[in-house]
Amino acid sequence: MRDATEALIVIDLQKDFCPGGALAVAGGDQIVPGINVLATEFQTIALTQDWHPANHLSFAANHAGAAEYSETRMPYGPQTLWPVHCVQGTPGAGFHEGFDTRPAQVILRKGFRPEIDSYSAFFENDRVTGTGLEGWLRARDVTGLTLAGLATDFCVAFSALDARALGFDVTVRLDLSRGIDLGGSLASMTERMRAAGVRLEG
Ligand code: VGL
Ligand code: ZN
Repeated sequence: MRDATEALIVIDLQKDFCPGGALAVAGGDQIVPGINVLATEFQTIALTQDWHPANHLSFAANHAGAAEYSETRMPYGPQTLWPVHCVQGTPGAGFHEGFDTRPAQVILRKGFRPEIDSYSAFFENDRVTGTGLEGWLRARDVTGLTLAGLATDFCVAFSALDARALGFDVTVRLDLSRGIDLGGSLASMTERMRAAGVRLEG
C-alpha cells in the first residue's frame, strides 16, 4: 500500500467514452480491470466525471451547421466540437459498470458550465477557473499523483500538464489510458507530457 500522500486520479472512466458510447474511445473498456487492481494500491483516490448540460457549447449539435470533431473558437481559445456526450443524469454519463468506484473518496464533476469546456481535472478550458481538486489534494498533503483513464490525449493529458504546473510529481499510466487521437493529438500530447516532466509508464 502506498503512502496516503500519493493519490490515484482516474479520469472520466464513463460509459460514453467506452465502445458503444457517444464519444467512444477505442479500447476504452479494456483498461477497467487494470484500474480496479491499481486502485487497491492507493489510500487516496479521486475520480473525475465529465458532466455536461444538454446545452453545452462543446457539442457540435449546439452550433448550427458545425461538424463533429471540427474546431471552433470560444472566447478562451480553440475548442473541438464533440458529439453530444456525458449529459448530466443520462446512462452514458455513468461510470463503466465494471469500474469499482467504491474505494474513491471524491468524485469531481467537470464541464457543467454551458459556455466552458473542462478537460483538465484542475482548471477549465479557460485555464483560470479552478475545479477545487488542487485544494482537496493539498488538504491531504498529497504530493504525488498517478493518472489513468480516458482520454489519454485530452482529459488525462490536460490534467497531467496542469498537475505538473502546480508542482505535483506526476505519473501517467499509458497502459491504463486510451486516446482519441484527433489529427495526431496522441503523439503531440504524449510529447508535451514528456517535455513537462510527466513520468510515462506502461
Ligand atoms: C474528453 C472530449 C470531450 C475526455 C471529455 O475525457 O478526454 N474528451 N470531453
Ligand atoms: Zn466532455
